Amino acid sequence: MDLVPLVLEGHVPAIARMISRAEAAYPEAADALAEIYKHAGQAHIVGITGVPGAGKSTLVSALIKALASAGHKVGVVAVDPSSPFSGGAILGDRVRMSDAAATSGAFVRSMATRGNLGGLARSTLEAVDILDAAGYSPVIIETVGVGQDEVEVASAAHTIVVLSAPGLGDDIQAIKAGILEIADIHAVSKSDKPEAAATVAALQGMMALGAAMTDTRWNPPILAVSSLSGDRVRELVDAISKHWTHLQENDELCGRRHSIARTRILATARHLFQRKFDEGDGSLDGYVEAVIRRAIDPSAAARLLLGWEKNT
Ligand SMILES: Nc1nc2c(ncn2[C@@H]2O[C@H](COP(=O)(O)OP(=O)(O)OP(=O)(O)O)[C@@H](O)[C@H]2O)c(=O)[nH]1
Ligand SMILES: [Mg+2]
Repeated sequence: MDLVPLVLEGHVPAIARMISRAEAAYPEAADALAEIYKHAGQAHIVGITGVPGAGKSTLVSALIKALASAGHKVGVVAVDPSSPFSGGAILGDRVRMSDAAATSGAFVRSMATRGNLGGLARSTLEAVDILDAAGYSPVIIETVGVGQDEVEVASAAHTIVVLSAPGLGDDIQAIKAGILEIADIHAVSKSDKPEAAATVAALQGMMALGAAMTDTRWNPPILAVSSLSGDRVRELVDAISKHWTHLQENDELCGRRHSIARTRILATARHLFQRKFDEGDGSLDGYVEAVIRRAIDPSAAARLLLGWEKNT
């Protein structure tokens, strides 16, 4: 069944089925996804990232409500970590977010990370394309800022919000995770807790250091928000939309689109390459033996695999 026309009309069950096909990486879905890609490109893509437990899902629920009441048709793609750290949170995420979604006409979808045949970055960003083509904007991606795939997904947004949680020691975990520098907006979660002020101060200190070294025209704001009380959620919504306007008015959107396209091509290529050999087409094994015997070195074997050098 051709789901594309229904997806473009915003037909919710068709959107859900199309995302499932993308997630399962059905070869038959490739043409439909290519068609959908052509129709996407209007939505403002917002990435929300931060360490496990930072408060991302709770914040996304609060954002859905705030954005929907301002008249936006909000899409959310959440990457479920399904990792030992947060196993129990997954069902909770779905329930909480679908509450928010049910009251607002938003579309919320969780992507499984485990056993994802399409590659996490590929299938998540295809789900974003589907929502984009179906007329959702903004489309929010929630992803844990840990691990290459997840960070890649977050980097494929136009506006990246890095969420830091207060209290977990004095240092900011986002630094350790290496995601602080990708932020367009810094948010500190759980501002109802007294420790939040110290986290804001630490971020401000770091930004002051960073400001001397960079000359980006957008100066990432730091906002402490409480998803529980709703404090400053509106300000965060305003900052997100201000960043979008900034990208458009300062001709920075082209640069973003360029780097997003690069990221997507490379992520998919890397995944396809890896899968080709994981599925055991046999070409790798011949080189493994040769590398063990030290007949060739691993880097020569890699070039042979890629077909960049001829086997002599
Ligand atoms: N006090 C307070 N607690 C919050 C707030 N936002 C989230 N929390 C709590 O922080 C915990 C983690 O919140 P989540 O929204 O599940 O965090 P997450 O970043 O989505 O976590 P993972 O998806 O597991 O990475 C939960 O127990 C929330 O109730 C807040 O504004 N104030
Ligand atoms: Mg979550």
